[in-house]
Amino acid sequence: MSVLRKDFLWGGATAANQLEGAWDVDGKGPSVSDMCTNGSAKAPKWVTRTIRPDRLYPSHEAIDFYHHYEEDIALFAEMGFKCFRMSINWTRIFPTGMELEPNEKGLEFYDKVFDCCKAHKIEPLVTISHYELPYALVEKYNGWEGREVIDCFVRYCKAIFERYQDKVKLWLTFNEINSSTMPMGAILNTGTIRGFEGPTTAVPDNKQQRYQALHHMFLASALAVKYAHEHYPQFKIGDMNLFATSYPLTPNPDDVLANQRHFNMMNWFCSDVQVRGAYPFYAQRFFDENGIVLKTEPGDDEILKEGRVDFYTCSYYLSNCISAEQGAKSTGDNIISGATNPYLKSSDWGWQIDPKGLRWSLNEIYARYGIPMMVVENGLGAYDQKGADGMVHDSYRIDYLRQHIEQMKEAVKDGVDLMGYTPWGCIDLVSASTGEMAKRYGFIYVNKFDDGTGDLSRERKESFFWYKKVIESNGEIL
Ligand code: BGP
Repeated sequence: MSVLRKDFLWGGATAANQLEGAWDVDGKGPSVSDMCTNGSAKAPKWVTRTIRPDRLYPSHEAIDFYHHYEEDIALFAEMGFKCFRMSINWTRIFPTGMELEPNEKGLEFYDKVFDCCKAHKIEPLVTISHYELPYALVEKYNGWEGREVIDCFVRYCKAIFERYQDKVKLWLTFNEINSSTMPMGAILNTGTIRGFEGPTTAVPDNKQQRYQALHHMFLASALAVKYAHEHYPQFKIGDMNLFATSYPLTPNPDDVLANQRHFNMMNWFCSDVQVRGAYPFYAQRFFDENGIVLKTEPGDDEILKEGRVDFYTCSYYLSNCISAEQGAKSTGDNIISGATNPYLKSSDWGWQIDPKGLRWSLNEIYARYGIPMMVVENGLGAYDQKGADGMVHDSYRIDYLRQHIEQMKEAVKDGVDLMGYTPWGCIDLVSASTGEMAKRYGFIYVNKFDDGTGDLSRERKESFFWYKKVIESNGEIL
């Protein structure tokens, strides 16, 4: 008997801007990610205000899922996927975000993708907005800082809900909404970068704008959930958080308190709003101490209360430590950094690998919310090399995933209600933080390289065959 439920949603996760390519095809407009150049582990990617002919923009072709989706979904089916987490490119449906009518060609593309999933008995789990805000909304409203963007988003949701009501049941409103609490979130999520051009690491840290924008995202998410509940009772809609577990660096109470403060804002703040339907008690002090004054309107509190999500989801890659002292040795990745944990090893990008942290986190989350949960991203970004036989033997990736699945099963034994698991980048795609192809996560290798070359052919890695067995045995054979 398997530890996991019979209908456990095994699968993989992707995002439109990181795999589709065809960035200006069939009426699609530019999103923020289309204005981002490539970077690397050492040099940050840039965001530019116009497309510069001397720079490479990895989302423009990505791995060209737009023209390879049938082949790719067939490969997912070969591994036995029950679920495919993907996102809809907002700018395929509303090229500037401001049109009143959706772009039919864009809608048709996702019809084909969902039909293909159905033919392979794969359930789509659709992120409505995954790091791909229409760039026109940045120029016009400074992204989500403008309250007007709520209407644009709700119009987008209504269009896709209506069109795909018989094809999609599982939805997530915003990918890693809590990245908005970090400076990098201005590019990834809030789009509060009007007029900015430069390396993504140099984006000004304007908390007032980001938290105002986040307030609007909370409202937009809640309105979408409320509308879906009223019109499409068959839908289940979740939130999605970047869960970056952190521990106090030492048992010094100062570190413990510093970690608690950090943890609240990093990991709980957004889900407290989206799952519980109100700002948490600790928010006001944070706002006061950071000079943040939210502009709200009468009725906002009711909207948040009425638009609570049905299930909780998160990504989980790493953990780090928090110290009250300045200058504790830091693990250096682009999105989250913290002090180094001497008990853990790091990936080539400095992400500290912590499978037991996943068990701990799932227990904490379930204790707090008590609603069904899903791990919708997890995985190891690595430099893959082909062996003498031409295949990528990614035993390091298998080890990483095996250890995390083991801990996920422990969490289920602990009593956590876990719906499924969709590891990130089930097929190699463009990295969100660095814009690289070299940071690969996939079970499927894609012949596409950082300089833009490659014939885009797909090849099974060793982990492909391993994951197939995992799914076949419902997680019993690891
Ligand atoms: C999450 C994002 C994904 C993704 C993943 C891996 O933050 O939701 O879009 O890319 O992390 O990160 P990266 O691509 O930077 O390695």
